Amino acid sequence: MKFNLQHKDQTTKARAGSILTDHGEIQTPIFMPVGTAGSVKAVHQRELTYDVKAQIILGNTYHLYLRPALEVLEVAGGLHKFMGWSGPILTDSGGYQVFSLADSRKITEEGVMFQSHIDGSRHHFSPESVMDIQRSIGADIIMAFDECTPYPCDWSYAKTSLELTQRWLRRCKTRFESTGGRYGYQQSLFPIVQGSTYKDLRQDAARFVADQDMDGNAIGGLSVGEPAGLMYEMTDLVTDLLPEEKPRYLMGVGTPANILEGIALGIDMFDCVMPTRNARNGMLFTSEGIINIRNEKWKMDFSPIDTGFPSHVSSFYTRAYLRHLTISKEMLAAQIASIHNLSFYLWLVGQARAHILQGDFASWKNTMVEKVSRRL
Ligand code: PRF
Repeated sequence: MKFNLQHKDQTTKARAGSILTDHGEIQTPIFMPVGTAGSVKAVHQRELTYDVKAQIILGNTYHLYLRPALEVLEVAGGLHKFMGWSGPILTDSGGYQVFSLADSRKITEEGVMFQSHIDGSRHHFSPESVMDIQRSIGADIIMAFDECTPYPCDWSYAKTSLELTQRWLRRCKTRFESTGGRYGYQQSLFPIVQGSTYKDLRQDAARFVADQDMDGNAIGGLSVGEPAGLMYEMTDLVTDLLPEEKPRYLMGVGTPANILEGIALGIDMFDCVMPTRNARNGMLFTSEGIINIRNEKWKMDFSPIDTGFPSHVSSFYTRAYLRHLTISKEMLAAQIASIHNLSFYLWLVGQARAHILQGDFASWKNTMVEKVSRRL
């Protein structure tokens, strides 16, 4: 993997760049649609490419390991071939999903014991097994095994947890470096900065991660319920310490406004379930603000969903029609809303990139944050 830093903004820490993987190039800053179990929910692969214009998608180790399971993915020749997505893929390590989804998990030095949320069966993840699993899944970018601390979290727990995450990172790196990609292309391992909301821990974590000298770096443990101001403060602190010449990924973030602020703080990559999950609940992110499409207010509104950016579904279908589909629980509602929200997110990061290159990112960002946060 190669990261090319093309341009740095003059007044913020925003950057425009590109990541070259064996499955193609990613223009940064970028948003990665979440395809947890081998599918971006309600959006098929051709729409991901041509409507959403996704450049990289995310998969989850936890889900894919449980179902369809590795024997299927290995015979298929990896996740790209299994799902028919030939672009870049990133997989999260399971270090977050085990803590948020699995039942009765028990964490030790060795790793985590947990019960499947699907059938209650018992499993164990370790830094080594999670590297092996991500070799079998075959994503272009794979993540280190970490513990994401909850919020709030007292300092001493956060410190103990961070130290475990750091020992796990060493083990991930050793296993990663003693193995290779199974399918003939390169994979990159990104370490994750933890440290809860404590400046001293975050700084220690960022220096430790930077010292590993991997292809890119991630920031975890944020957007877990803390005030947005704290998330920005921690992000700001950490991006000052992470190497400039490597991509930075802020995990699980966030709203359109969170993403724009993250870009201003020097983040290059984002993922979040929000555009797809909220779409299925009738929440639409538009270039003019946020819409709850179930609202009576849209019953007779025959204007398009959003004409503020080029997107077929957003300008073809009306708000009244999408409201009807949503209230009637038609499957097409989830499809249209998901494609719309993802198209908007990808358009937004594309605009951010264009304004960074053009030199007016700061003023554009401030106007846009205000616009996209409005409730219509
Ligand atoms: N760690 C991992 N995945 C994550 C997170 C984390 O801290 C977060 C936190 N927002 C989202 N996804 N491995």
